[in-house]
Amino acid sequence: MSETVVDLRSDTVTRPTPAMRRAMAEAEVGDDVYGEDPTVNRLEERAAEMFAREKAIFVPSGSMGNLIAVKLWTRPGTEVICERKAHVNQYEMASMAAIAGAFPRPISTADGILSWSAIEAEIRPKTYYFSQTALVTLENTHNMAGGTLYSAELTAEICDRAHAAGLPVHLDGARIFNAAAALGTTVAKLSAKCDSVMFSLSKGLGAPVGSILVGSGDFIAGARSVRKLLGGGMRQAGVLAAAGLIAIEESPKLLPEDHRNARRLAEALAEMPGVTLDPGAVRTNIVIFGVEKSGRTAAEICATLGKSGILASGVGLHSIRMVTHFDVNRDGIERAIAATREALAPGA
Ligand code: TLP
Repeated sequence: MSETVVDLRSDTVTRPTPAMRRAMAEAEVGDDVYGEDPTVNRLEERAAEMFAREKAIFVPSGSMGNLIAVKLWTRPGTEVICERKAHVNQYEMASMAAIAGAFPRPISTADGILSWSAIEAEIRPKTYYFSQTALVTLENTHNMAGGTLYSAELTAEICDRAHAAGLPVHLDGARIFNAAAALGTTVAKLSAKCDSVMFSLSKGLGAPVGSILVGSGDFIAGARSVRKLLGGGMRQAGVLAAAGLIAIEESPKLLPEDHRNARRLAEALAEMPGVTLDPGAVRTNIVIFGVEKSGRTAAEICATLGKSGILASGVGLHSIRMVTHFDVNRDGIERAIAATREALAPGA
């Protein structure tokens, strides 16, 4: 791909920084299935410490981290309450059903953020002939709602009420460091009462591969078995964990700049004829906007943008997602703005 391409399809496209590449080359490694990779062990210890949890486990992907949690918290035939556009519901190959045997009970919201009253209404009655609710999942930030946020208070309230109802809460915190940066708090505070948390190293934090699952000692011991069951036991994974360590120590500082770039992008897009977007709702690094009024589909507009070297994703027939990250600077954002204005012009 040419250097002049501005890739806003996702923050998963970030490439490892020079410091990450050096650390990867020099990483001390061992066989992690034997628990003998010192760099993986350091990453897991540091992640557990950052989240104020007993233990953490390095997993190959966010999808696997979420699936491990679902598999541990549910039994086949039980239900998982989630938001309708949640990643666990829409983008994980229905793995919760296909592999864990659990069934999603999705709730539609305008902004991706669940309230306790919405969750409570979906808890199945404790009657022997109904499938039973086993788990509540939250997503912070909520990807397909445009990077929207749960506050620490709302998350804690949902956890308290879920626990009182006998339900654990799993947090898909793929972008929880973005949430912490936007809310001026820590990842530990944002997830304090959640029973398990998955976060990604390979999105805005810029590591090439991997996610982390954190939780109690017992939960992570179970996660180690399920990771192996799924074929996710890795050997000299320290080469990847070395980049992950830099990602959690250094990259969170860079996220406010991604958020400022997303805000600039959103404000400019909102002014364009044919675009539907509330720029005030853009608090992190994800901008999702409607193009229905332009009379063209998202796919058509993305194809036009692609010709100018601007990559964006169609995430619905008439909605486009642009995600900012550290490989796109302010100049790239300005280029994306100019190209989108042109792509939306009549006759473009
Ligand atoms: N999200 C990807 C796509 O799969 C949609 C993206 O480009 O945003 N939870 C959330 C909230 C996510 O956004 C993603 C990836 C995952 C989990 C899964 O992570 P990976 O890709 O590591 O399996």
